[in-house]
Amino acid sequence: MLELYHYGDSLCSMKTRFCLLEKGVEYESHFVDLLQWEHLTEEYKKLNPNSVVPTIVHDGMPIIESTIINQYIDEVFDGPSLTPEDPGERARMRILIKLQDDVIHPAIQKPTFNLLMKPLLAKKSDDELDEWLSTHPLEKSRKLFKGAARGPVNDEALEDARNQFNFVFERMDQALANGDWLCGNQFSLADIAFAPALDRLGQCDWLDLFDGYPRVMKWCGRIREREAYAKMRPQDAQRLSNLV
Ligand SMILES: N[C@@H](CCC(=O)N[C@@H](CS)C(=O)NCC(=O)O)C(=O)O
Repeated sequence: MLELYHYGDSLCSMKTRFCLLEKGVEYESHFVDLLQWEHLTEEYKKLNPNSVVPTIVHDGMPIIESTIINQYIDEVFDGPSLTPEDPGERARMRILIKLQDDVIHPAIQKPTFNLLMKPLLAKKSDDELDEWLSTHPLEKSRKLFKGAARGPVNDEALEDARNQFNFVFERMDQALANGDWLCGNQFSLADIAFAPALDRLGQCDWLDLFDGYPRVMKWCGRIREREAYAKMRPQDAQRLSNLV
């Protein structure tokens, strides 16, 4: 049995849930409540020394990093292959996934923390923030949480994030000229990687970003029709925007 440690409205968790559901892999779910600092407990750090979600545990072995986890799931389990056969296509898929990891993930964190997490973290006391954040192994996360809890909305960061989305949408639009999915006509780990962040744009009222990228918009429509996509999304009550 595979175990998944994850949070409802976490993009990286959604990425891994999407992959598991597409492959038809059953898993035991362990909910890690980021707002209750459950990712910062000593017990969780033994599985994931970065104190982030998701983590899978398979045959007693913890595996971290959503992109690596999804590759592992695709390699190890039966079910439809989510990786192209052709090495050139595979390379193109990995370049797109790298764009998601390197550009989209840090970009989407800006509206997530400035717009969605801010009202939730503002309720935390200084003592609680200091107590938990001082134990966070990642400086980047300490800054994101602290900035959202106490700092003003960072308009410059939001503008920068929008520019990053435009940069990547341009690349996605080009890729989608070759077929229905990001790697031609094969639905792949690249489609899975991008879907959660684009889902988050709706919550942030940033859907105007799709203007000018009709192929990306149509791709979103196709993604939404997938059964696994509907199942991996958090329930409305778990959405960050509904927790305030
Ligand atoms: N590169 C990591 C990033 C994981 C990550 O940042 N997860 C977020 C949720 S999407 C998280 O756990 N944040 C809590 C924190 O930074 O403290 C991955 O892809 O798994």
